[in-house]
Amino acid sequence: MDQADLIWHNGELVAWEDAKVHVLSHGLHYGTGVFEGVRAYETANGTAIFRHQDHLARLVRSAELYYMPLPHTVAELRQATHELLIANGLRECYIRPIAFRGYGVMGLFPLEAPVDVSIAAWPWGAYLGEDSKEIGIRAKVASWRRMNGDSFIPESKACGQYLNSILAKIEAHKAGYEEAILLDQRGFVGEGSGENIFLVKDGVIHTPSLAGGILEGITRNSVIRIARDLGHQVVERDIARTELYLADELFVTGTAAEIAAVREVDDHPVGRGARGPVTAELQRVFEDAIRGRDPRYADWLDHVEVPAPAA
Ligand code: PPE
Repeated sequence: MDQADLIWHNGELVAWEDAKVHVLSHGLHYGTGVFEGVRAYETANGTAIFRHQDHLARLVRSAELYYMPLPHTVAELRQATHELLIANGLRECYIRPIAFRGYGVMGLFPLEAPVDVSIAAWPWGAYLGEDSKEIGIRAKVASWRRMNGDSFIPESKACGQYLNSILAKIEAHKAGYEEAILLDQRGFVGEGSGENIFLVKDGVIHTPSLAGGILEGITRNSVIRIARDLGHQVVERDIARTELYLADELFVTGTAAEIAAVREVDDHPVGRGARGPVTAELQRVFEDAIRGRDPRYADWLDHVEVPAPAA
């Protein structure tokens, strides 16, 4: 991975290589942590963190669902992130806040363990590969089902829960695909290992509803808003696996992946086997939104004055 100079850890900026935790940290043993993935982009008015407040609000919700009170307010975390970007001179980056149960308690009852919070940021390019936006990726429906609300909390972006995504991702990768699509416990389409999923059929956009136990993606929410603003009909509903094969267009959305076209699923070409026009249109307007070029979405941007690098 790419690196930066400093990481914010429990209220202080520390050198990247010194941002370490004890091997007996609770979160390492039991996955007791929650995290976010956020991106900052260069715009004509400087750096802007995309939907920063929404990401921090989700971090707080994710933590609350696992009975983990955060030792910092959203305002403090926002300020810390601004300081981090400025201190690192990062004008465009991926941002990873994480809150986890730290060192001091072993065993499954975590409520006496400290809660540590770190925020790291570094340059992170195309998550699903350079071709994922214009050409599209090949995806495979995983044999692993998306964990559901009977056993976990799919709405929480919790560290340990990602073992589910990781099994699906490894399976897809070993079979030669770029991404896994997980069905929910009922066999309906859930989401990608780290993205939400959309399909286009006969000009209408469809995406799994939140009731199916998926992560409520912030990119998903942005794409729904943009699509409706463009006059598209967006339907949130249960989607059968076969509908993926018969779709005119498929794409996945996430902070890391942004909007990536899916050109093939389970070896069926999607539509003509290339990125479709609705996907391209949504990508274009999304790009305008994150770059501050579309005034309709100006309130999605949290601006930070990151000084230009010294010549
Ligand atoms: N579903 C899952 C399971 C998921 O992890 C993500 C984000 C999404 C949907 C999309 O959510 P949003 O980013 O709010 O649009 N995945 C993050 C982690 C990726 C990683 O490999 O780590 C991300 O995109 O940052």
